Amino acid sequence: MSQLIEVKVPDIGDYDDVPVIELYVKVGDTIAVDDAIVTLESDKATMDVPSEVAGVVKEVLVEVGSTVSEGSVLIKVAAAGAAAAAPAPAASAPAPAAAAPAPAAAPAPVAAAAPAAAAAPSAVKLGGKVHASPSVRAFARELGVDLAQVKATGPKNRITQADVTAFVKGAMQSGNVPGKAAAAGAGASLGGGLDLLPWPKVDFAKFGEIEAKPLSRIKKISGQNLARNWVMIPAVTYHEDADITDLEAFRVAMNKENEKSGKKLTMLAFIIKASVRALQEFPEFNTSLDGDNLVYKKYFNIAFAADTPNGLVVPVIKNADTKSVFEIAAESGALAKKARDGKIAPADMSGACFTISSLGGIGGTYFAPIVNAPEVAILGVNKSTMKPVWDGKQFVPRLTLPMSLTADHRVIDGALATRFNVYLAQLLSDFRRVML
Ligand code: CAO
Repeated sequence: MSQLIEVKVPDIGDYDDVPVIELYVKVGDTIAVDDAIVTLESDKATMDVPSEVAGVVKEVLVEVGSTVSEGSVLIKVAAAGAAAAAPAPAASAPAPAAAAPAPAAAPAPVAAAAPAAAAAPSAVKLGGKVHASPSVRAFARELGVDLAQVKATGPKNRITQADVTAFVKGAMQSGNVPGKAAAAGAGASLGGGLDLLPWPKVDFAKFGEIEAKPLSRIKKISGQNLARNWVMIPAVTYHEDADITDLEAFRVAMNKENEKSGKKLTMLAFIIKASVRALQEFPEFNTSLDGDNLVYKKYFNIAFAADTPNGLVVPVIKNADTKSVFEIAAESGALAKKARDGKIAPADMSGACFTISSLGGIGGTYFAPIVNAPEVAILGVNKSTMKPVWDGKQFVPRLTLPMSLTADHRVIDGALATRFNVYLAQLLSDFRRVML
C-alpha cells in the first residue's frame, strides 16, 4: 500500500520567499527519484529541486509565481513501493538523463565568475524583507538596481515596476545611478558619470546567414554580475610565475601511493590550500568593502570557477583552512561534478572570501580575471609548462605555473598585490612553508 510523502524545499541557504519560476509536474504524473519538481530563482541562482521519492503525484501545492522557503511542501507523492517510504538520497539513484526536464540541466549560476566573476551577489536582495514579483526582480536586475533600496508602493508592501523606474529616475537626477541603468540608459548623460552611446544595432542578416540563440539563464545572470564588477571595480591584474617542479613531483608520488584508495590530489587543491595561507598572511585580501568600512573575515571560504555546459558556476569550499589537501581535492571534485550535473544549490555558492579560476587543465599563459564582488581579489592560473630558468650558472628546466592575480585597487595597492603573489609563489615552490 502506498503512502503520501511530502516533497519539501531543501536547504537553499539564507533565502526565504524564493519564487517558483518553473513547475514540471502535475497531479497524476509518475515521477522518479531525482526528477526535477520546480525551478526556484534567487538573485544569485536558479536551482532545480529534485524529488527524493518515486511515485505518483497526488497533490501540487505550488504554482509558477508562488514563493517558497526551506521546508515548504511542493508536492505530495504516493510512493511507489515500501522502499520509497524512506526517501533515497538523491545521489543514490540518479534519474536517467532523459527524465530530467531540459531546464533541469541549467546549473545555478556563478555569480560573476571570473572573468568570471563568480559569485558576486546580484543587486537584488532576496534574503531580506523585499517583496517583488519575478518580473519586477528581473527588471531591477537588468538595471542593476538593489531592490532593498527601492521604496515599495504596491499592496502588502510589494515593489512594483513603477517603483523601480521611480528609483532609477531619482538616482539619475541625483547623478547616483546604478551602473547598469547608467550604461543601459540609452546614452543617458550623467554629471560626472558615463556618457555612453546606445548599443550598436546591426542587421547581421544583411551580411550573411545567421542564427540567434537565447543566452542561458546562467550566462544572463553571471553576465550582469560581470558587467557590474567590470564597471565598478578599479581592478589591476598582477602576474607571477611559481616554480611547482617539486610540488608536482610530490603530487604525482602521492597519487601513485594512494592509487588503490582512489584518493587523488589535484593542483587546484594545493593552490587553494596555499591561497588560504597567503590570505592569513595578508588579511587585506580576505576582506570586502561595505560603504566606508573594510570588513575583515576571520573565516576562509575559497570559491573556484567551474566550467559547465551552461556557463560558469562558482562553488565554494567552506572553511578551507580546516581541511586537508586531500579533503579539498575531494570536495572540489564533488562540487564541480554537482555544478556540471546542474545540481548545485545557492548554499554551495555562497560565503566566498576569495576566488580561484583555474584554466590549468586547458592551457593558456596568463589572463585577467574579473574580481568577484564583494570579494577584493581573484587568482587565475593557467597551464604549467617546463621553462628554462637561470640558476646563476646555467639554465635548468623548471615546471612553471603562470599566475594572474586581479585585485581591487581601492583596497589593495600594487606593492601589496605583488608581495601576495611573491609569497604565494614561495609557498607553491616549497609547500613545507604552508605549515610555518
Ligand atoms: N597545469 C598543468 N596541468 C594542470 C593544471 C595546471 N595548472 N591544472 C590541472 N592540470 C591537469 C590536471 O592535472 C589534469 O590532468 P590529469 O587528469 O592527468 O591529472 C587535467 O589538467 C585536467 O584537470 P581539470 O581542469 O579537469 O581539473 P582541476 O582539478 O585542475 O580543475 C576545475 C577543476 C573545476 C577548476 C576545472 O575543471 C574547470 O572547470 N576549470 C575551468 C575554470 C574556468 O572556466 N575559469 C575561467 C573563468 S573566467 O571565464
